[in-house]
Amino acid sequence: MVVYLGSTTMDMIDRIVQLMHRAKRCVVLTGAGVSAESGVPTFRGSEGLWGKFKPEELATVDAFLSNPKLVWEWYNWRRKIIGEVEPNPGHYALAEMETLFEHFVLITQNVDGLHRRAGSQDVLELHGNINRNKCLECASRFPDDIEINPDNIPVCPQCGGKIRPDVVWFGEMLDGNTINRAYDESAKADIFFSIGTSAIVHPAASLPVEAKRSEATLIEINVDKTPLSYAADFHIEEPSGQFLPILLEKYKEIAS
Ligand code: BJW
Ligand code: ZN
Repeated sequence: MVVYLGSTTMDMIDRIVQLMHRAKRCVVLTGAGVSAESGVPTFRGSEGLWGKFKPEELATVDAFLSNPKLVWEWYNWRRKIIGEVEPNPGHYALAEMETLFEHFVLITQNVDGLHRRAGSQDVLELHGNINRNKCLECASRFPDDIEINPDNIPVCPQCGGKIRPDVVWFGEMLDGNTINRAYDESAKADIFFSIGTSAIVHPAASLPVEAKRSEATLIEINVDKTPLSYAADFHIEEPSGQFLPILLEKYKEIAS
């Protein structure tokens, strides 16, 4: 596929590539937009998951307590989609970018596991992983390869609590080690990419702000503007699955 970018974007790519060559520490934060070109629905926007379902009906402990069947039906539907899709060129480009820097870490809000499937090694999954199961009450892990029947949700052998997906719902704390490392890496970054996220869900949304405060170059890649766009040094309004492979090619071209 040939993708044509405007001359302004081409000029920005040259400048970003120069900054990438100078950077030792690169941090990337991704959101649902990175997986959109694989066919995974995003959360917000007209095509987003939240367009059809209200988040407070599905992604909170209260929702699970009041309607566990509905919540499991939703997660089973998403597991099915995720099981059928493949990483896209954006995921693969990010996996290759890991080899370009002295230090590189990929922080993702996505629960779909597509970054690892594309070959990324150092991945911080802030919001968990949709394919894992755990106990609602004691958080013990439960086998992941078990299909959950929403009409007969299995219970924890240790405490009798209901089994739930191992993801982070609204109002829940993120894993302490994971978010601490994400902050630490962001504060030390020379260059920080925020890709395919609406940048409104905290604490993830504060990571690019932390990087910028520590004087990293902040680059946003998103098909739309976000609250972060105005703080970013570069805002690239292109689909990440198209733009990232071009950026990577340009990096290699200039390096050789
Ligand atoms: C493309 C594209 C293409 C499309 N190429 N781009 C501080 C201030 C205000 C509020 C809070 C705060 N601290 C905490 C809160 C509360 C809350 C919060 O942030 N609420 C906001 C909505 C305001 N946060 C929490 O509750 C967090 N917990 C916490 O902070 O604990 C401490 C605490 C506890 C109690 C009280 C107070 C503090 C937990 C947040 C957990 C979020 N969980 C979810 C569900 C995960 C499980 C699941 O998947 O089911 O995570 S919600 C959902 O949003 C999911 C996502 O990871 C997350 C972010 O969404 P994302 O990835 O940005 O997707 P979209 O759809 O929003 O955006 C897609 C973007 O892509 C768009 O911009 C498109 O334009 C773009 N795009 N195609 C490039 N091809
Ligand atoms: Zn339990």
